[in-house]
Order: sequence, then structure tokens, then C-alpha cells
Amino acid sequence: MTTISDAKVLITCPGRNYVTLKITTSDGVTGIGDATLNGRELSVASYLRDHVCPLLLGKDPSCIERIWQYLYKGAYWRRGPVTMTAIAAVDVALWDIKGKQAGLPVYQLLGGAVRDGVTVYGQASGEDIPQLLDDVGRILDRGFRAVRAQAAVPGVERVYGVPDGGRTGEQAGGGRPSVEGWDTGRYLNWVPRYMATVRQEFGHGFHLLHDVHHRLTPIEAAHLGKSLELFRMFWIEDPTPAEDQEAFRLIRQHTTTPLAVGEVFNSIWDCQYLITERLIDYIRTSVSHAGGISHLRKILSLAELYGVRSGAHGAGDLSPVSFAAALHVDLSVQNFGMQEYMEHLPPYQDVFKTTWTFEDGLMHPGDAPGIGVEYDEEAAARFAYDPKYLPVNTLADGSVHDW
Ligand code: EZ4
Ligand code: CO
Repeated sequence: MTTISDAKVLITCPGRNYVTLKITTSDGVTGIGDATLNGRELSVASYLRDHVCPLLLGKDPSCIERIWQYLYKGAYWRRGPVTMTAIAAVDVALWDIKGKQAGLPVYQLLGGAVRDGVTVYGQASGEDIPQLLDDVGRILDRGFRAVRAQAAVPGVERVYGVPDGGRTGEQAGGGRPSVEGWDTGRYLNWVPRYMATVRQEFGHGFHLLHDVHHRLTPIEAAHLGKSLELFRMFWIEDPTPAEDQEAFRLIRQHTTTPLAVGEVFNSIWDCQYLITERLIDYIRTSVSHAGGISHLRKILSLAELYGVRSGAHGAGDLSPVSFAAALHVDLSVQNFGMQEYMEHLPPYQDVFKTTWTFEDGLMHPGDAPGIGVEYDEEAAARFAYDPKYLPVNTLADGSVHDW
């Protein structure tokens, strides 16, 4: 019988920190999974290294679901971002191995492609409206069919989604977490103004998205949704902190703007109520933070019953391994909605050799056996772990607000 003969954790920082689990079988096949949890990287690395890797040795790598259940039920302590990111890394590495053994890309093992490619949204931002319009234009010119628009808010020093110094998508920084100020009133007044100019300038022939990043109360989110209805958003994301799931009922009663949530969820239990009560339109759980391909597929099967579509988180702090894994899932589920694409920062490509393609706004994971990403350990060793934190938000009175 083929067994797992080695499992090791690899940490690197080619532009940003990534934690990768590499599993090797007794007949020499390797698979990799993403174990990155932005700003808390070493907790997952330790969970794997100290508690999971030793348990994997000697197990049959073909038993993906059985190993998943063993790690989930066997820990006794269930769910949570650290546990579920660690289990996800094992799950994706085992799917990678299964694909390589079968000589098939993972999407073929998942039932094959139900679409030609995966619609991804690009990220547009600006320090002011003209800059935002330039950026939207640049993204549409590159062929994207969907764009997320985030602009700075006059009077607010730093705003989520508007990168400092042009490093698109980079948010974490060294030292203590940076502090960003927040002002809900200014934000609520400003967003409809810039969305109006985006639609005036570029029309309605593409999908327009926006990430609120958990900052509003339910009634404020309802107001924002209403004020954006004319611009026919594809979704507004994370309108409120989603621990309070009943809040979505209030938002929904007031607006027809579609709602997306779930990037900080890590299990099907976090999604169940919102899906079965039809309080959301898109569920944004990712492969790497919600238990891997196996668990994400269960979430999406539940969602399919209730007309909720996928909208997977795809920020640059999810490594190319989990982004590729997401493309395999997206290609193979009927209720795919949209995939976030925040391009990884160079020199990520020195470490992660990918096979995905982008053409005409659609991405495809490629047809290499497995996930289609190879990890160059020699190159990775050149980029030492660099501790970083995501920012925190405060209001004018110094109290902490959701970031
Ligand atoms: O802030 O992944 O939709 N994307 C996002 C991301 C998150 C980061 C946090 O690490 O909200 O940019
Ligand atoms: Co988001």
C-alpha cells in the first residue's frame, strides 16, 4: 500500500508570507496545500508541524475524506480559522496527489468542467475619482468582465482596498498593526458618488462589485444597498460583521442589491443559516480557510439547493496553491458565481510555478495533473519569513472599529 512518508511545512516570503504543506508518498509522489493565515501564519505552521504532520505518516493518501474526518473529529476541538486552514492544507495536498496519481487535473476528478472558464473580477482602486476611473479602464482594457471598485474617502486617511504606494493588494505591514481611521458617514456619502461616475463612464456591460469589509451596522448597510441600486451592483461584500447573521434579514428587507459574505467563515456551520434562510446571494468561503476542496464542495452543494452561488475569496494572501485549487472547484460546480482575483505580488513566481491561464476575462486552472502548481523549495529558501500584521481601525474617539 502507498502511504504518506513525509509531511513538512514550508514558509517563505516572496513579496508576502506564505505557508505551504508538502506531503510526500512512499512511492515518491508529492502534493502541496496552502496553509497561509494572514497575520497569524505561525499558528497554522505549528498546528501542522507539531500536531498534524506526525499523525499523517503511514496513512493511505488516497483516503481524502477519511483523513479529513480523522483530523476534524479527532482533534476534539472543532472549527476555527487555525484548525480549518490546517485541515484545508492537508486536503488540497491530498487532492494534488490523487490528481498526479491519476494523471488528471483535479477538476476532472470533481466531475469535469461545467463551463469553459472561470469569471474573475479584477481590483480597481484610486486615491480619488479620476484615479479610480483610470484604474477601472485599465482593468476593462485587460479583458476583465468584472471589476471591484474601491476609492479613498475624502477626510478619511486610509481606506480598505486602496493600496499604499501602489503595491496592489498589500495590506499587512511590519511592526505593530498600523492604525487606520474610519468614518461611516463620509463613506456612505461617497460610495454612491463614485459608483455613479463608474457607470456613467463605462456603462453597464460589465459586473461591478464593492467590498464594505464588515464596517457598517445593518441599517447603514441597508442604506448603502438602496443607494447603489441604480448602479446595479453584482454584489456588495461583507456589509456587516457576519457573526450577527440575523442582521442580514434586515439588510435584505430594504434592498435589492445582492449580498456576498463568507471570507472569514471556516466551516459549513458558519454558512448554514445564511444559506438556508436565503439571506445572501453569494457565499465567499475559500478553499484554504474553509477546510479545503472537500469541505468547500459541501458548502457549495448546500448553497446550490437554495439558489446561493459561489464567490470565493481570492485575495493575494491566499497563496497561488489555494487560488489554483479554487479554479478547479469553480470550473466544476454548477452554482459558481464569481471568483475574486487579486494578482499575487512579484516575485511570487520564483517560488510558485503555476499553469493557470487568463483569457478574455476567464481563467482556467490548466490541465497538468493535480492542482497545477509546483513549489520551488530552493527559491523559497531565499525569502525568509517576515512577520506582518493587518491594520486595525479606530474611530475619531480612539475606540476600535471593525477593519
Ligand atoms: O482583507 O484577505 O475580498 N478580499 C478581502 C481581502 C482581505 C484579506 C485579509 O488578509 O477582503 O483583501
Ligand atoms: Co473581502
